[in-house]
Amino acid sequence: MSYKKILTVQDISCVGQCSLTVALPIISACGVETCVLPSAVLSTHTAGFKGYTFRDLTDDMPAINDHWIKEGISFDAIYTGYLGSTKQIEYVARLFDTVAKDDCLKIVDPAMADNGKLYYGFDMEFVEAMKGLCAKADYVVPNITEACFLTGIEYKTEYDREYIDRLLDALVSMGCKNVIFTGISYREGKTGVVVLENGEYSYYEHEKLENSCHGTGDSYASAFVGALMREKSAYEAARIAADFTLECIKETAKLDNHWYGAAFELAIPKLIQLLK
Ligand code: PXL
Repeated sequence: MSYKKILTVQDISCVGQCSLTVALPIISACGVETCVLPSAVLSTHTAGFKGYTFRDLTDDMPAINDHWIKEGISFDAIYTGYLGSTKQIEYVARLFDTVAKDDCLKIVDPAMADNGKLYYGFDMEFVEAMKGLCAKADYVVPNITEACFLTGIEYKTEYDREYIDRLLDALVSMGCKNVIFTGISYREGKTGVVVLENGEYSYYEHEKLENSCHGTGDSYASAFVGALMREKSAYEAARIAADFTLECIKETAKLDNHWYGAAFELAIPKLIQLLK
């Protein structure tokens, strides 16, 4: 197994079990060196807490990038999660162009929406910019809501294979190369992940749990990236990430009133087992 060094770009929500505080431990636990570029520092995430602080680090991004260029630093993969502005998307595109190794894998989680709605603070200008970044990625990891915003197709909670194929076709037409499409449920009590790789469709179905937690998109994408870096196929990595995320949700359900995030830490032993 070759040594891998990756870069992840997203915010630090100091409290809330999402973005960098999830990506860093999960990808590191996969045995992959995880370098970070924090795009902002928030006291908490924005979904449910009130009065959070927000320190925008957009203006620091070019100088950090320039320093890495001077030092000859480059990465085997670049993975982006929650980004705070269209300017940040521009700066990420520059990172793709300047600090990626030749065979660098670019993974974009267009973390901006769920349950039919954009997260607080996002608008259609941001969605437009995110479309451009998705077209530059090797893998995009959207949920259905994000795919709908990216493609302009109406959001549905009840759908069939034809609807999912329509979304996939539209994502591919937009320039997405490979799609890891999360939270796809074709029948009651089940959900799963669709993997579209080089135009080939595959589906991993698993049980649908009663409860859901905030931040599972980040645990999922981080485990996917970690497993991919451990030389698993995209389908294998998508399956490992799904089984890990299920375990995160099960562990969280055992806790009292743990509403703000997924207790992914309790599922890390399972992730390591899944990677073996
Ligand atoms: O990816 C989820 C996420 C990350 N970072 C911040 C968020 C959220 C979701 O609400 O608010 C700051």
